[in-house]
Order: sequence, then C-alpha cells, then structure tokens
Amino acid sequence: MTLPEQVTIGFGSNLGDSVELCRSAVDALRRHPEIEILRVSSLFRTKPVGYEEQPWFVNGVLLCRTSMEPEALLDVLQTVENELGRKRLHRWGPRTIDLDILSFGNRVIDLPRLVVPHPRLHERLFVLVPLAEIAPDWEHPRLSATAREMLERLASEKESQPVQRMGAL
Ligand code: A4P
Ligand code: MG
Repeated sequence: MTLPEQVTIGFGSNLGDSVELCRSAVDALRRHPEIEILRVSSLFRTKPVGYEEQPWFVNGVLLCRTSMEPEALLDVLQTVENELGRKRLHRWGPRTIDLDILSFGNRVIDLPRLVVPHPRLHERLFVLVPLAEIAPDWEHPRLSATAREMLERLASEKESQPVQRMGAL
C-alpha cells in the first residue's frame, strides 16, 4: 500500500443531462472506498475545443486523495464512464461523460494507456479555469508552472475558448 497522493480529475459531458451526469460521476467517485474527495470546482459551460461541430460541454475538475496506483484509478474512471452510458463514437466527439486524470501528485507517467499530466491540459481553458479554482498552486511537473500561471498564459484564448461559470455542482 502506497501513501495517499493528491490527484486532480477533469470531468466533462455534452450529451444527455450533462449537469446530472457530472453529479452522478462525482457521486460514484465519492462512494469509492479508496477515494477521498477534497474539493469540487464550479461547473462551467464551455465551447467545444478540437472538433467544433458538437454541443457545448459542461466541465469541471475535482481534487481527491487516493492510495490507488494510477492505472487502478484509470480503471475506476473507465468503469464509471461505462456505467453512465458512455459510448465511444469517435475521438473528441460528443460523450455522456469523460473522466480524465489531469495530475497525480507530481508524477510524470508515460504509459500506452495513461499519460499524466494530461498532455493537453495546459492548452485548454475548460480545464485550467476549474483547476485554478480548486488547486491554483499545483505545479505542472513537466512545465514547472502552476495552474494559475498556465491560466494566465492562456489569457489570449479567452475569446476563442469561452468558459462560462454556471454555479456549484
Ligand atoms: N488516456 C491517456 N491518458 C489519460 C489520462 N490522463 N486520463 C487514455 C484518462 N485517460 C487517459 O480516452 C482515450 C484513451 O486515453 C483512454 O482509453 C485512456 O487509456 P477516451 O476518454 O476514450 O477518449 P477521448 O476523451 O475522446 O480522447 P482524449 O484523447 O482523452 O480526448 P481529450 O483530449 O480528453 O479531449 N471541449 C470542451 N469544451 N470540453 C471537453 O471536455 N473534451 C475533449 C476530449 C475535446 N474537446 C472538449 C472536451
Ligand atoms: Mg478522456
């Protein structure tokens, strides 16, 4: 058994009742005996990044503590995605719920099925806005920048990546 580490998880949905799906995903993680949820960000309505011909997303980020190993946590997230009816239509396309490990302590992981920190988090306001709300001082181990600093660096994207605060989960 390893010492617990602080982990951030991003969640997003743009199919079905997205707010309810985000709530169900967070509740499912809250019920897991090896996950302790410490903080949950506000929910945000966000314009799709990447493939744009799809509905806007609801996005948020949570901070938790776990003594699970990263791949075991990924298994848990994928089980929750499947239970909530996630169908993989195509990459970056619409989904009922997407759960991504954004950070795992200060670890750098490069496995075929798991890359941490999430390789695109520093380019995405739909991640950085909620992340900076709950963990502004978390430092990216590859980029040596905090969440707050990465958010400031993306200020020029505010028009092209709208992120609208909806309220608490
Ligand atoms: N995988 C690798 N690293 C991770 C990680 N850190 N956390 C692997 C979770 N999974 C990770 O993911 C594909 C594979 O990534 C998994 O099998 C896992 O082993 P997926 O969830 O099946 O597919 P995906 O999410 O469509 O692909 P991907 O590459 O994760 O997409 P992204 O980069 O997450 O982008 N716009 C807005 N506004 N809001 C969004 O939430 N999301 C995406 C998805 C695009 N545009 C968006 C949003
Ligand atoms: Mg994903």
